[in-house]
Amino acid sequence: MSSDVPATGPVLPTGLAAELAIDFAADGAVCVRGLVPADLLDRVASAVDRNLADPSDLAIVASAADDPGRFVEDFCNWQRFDAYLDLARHAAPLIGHLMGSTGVRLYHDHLLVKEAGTATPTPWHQDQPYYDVEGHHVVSMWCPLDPVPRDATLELVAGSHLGPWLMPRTFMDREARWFGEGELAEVPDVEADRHAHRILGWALEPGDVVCFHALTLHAARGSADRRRVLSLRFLGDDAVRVERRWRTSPPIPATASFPVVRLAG
Ligand SMILES: O=C(O)CCC(=O)C(=O)O
Repeated sequence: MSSDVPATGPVLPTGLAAELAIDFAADGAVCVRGLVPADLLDRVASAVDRNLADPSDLAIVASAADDPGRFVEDFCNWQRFDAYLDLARHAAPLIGHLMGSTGVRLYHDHLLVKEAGTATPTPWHQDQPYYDVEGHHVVSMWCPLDPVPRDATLELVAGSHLGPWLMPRTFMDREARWFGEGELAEVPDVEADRHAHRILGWALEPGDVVCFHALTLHAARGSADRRRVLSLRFLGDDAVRVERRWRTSPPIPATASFPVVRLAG
């Protein structure tokens, strides 16, 4: 299904917009406070709960059976839940601005829910090596629906979006299912020497978001409290889909087309 929808989100005040663009270019990640209004957030939260009750065929449990909580992921549900697309329309002016792109397409949505007590961390990784996309204009918006304390938030290595591409592996078994062994450098062991990296991370309230480049190295710990997050993935002008020899994560048919969000002006 193809669609072309207008953006609804705010045009940022000039000073803030300039500051965010500078930080994003340097660090590959920024936190934007209070971006999503409460009514839209409520609609997204209700859609997420319906999504969890009725997962798609792509849904996975990313925690082991002995985890005291549960880490659940699902992908590509924007055609089932209008609120996901509405969140993308709201985010589009910000995302276009950060990417420096006049075009913004919603590539996919990725649901990441850690139930209370989940011990499983999300390992350090970049997103783009799992995709079928080349180009620089590939950006995510991580939108939590519950308060997230600093110790359970998304963490990002500042500047890692400048490259290189690093080896994608399955989160639980560390298998190389995408690029072959040795084709890309391994992700560094960030936890072994956190002081060697400039690690960004923000305690967040619902409405706050973190935007990050698809090559920015990122991770998250487990979560004592329930932590529902919808991460939206966007493509800009210079992003092109390429054919891969493997099943990408998520697997999106080559013939799929994505909602184009029309920016004002
Ligand atoms: O929410 C998490 O645990 C990790 C998020 C993530 O990896 C992503 O949004 O790409």
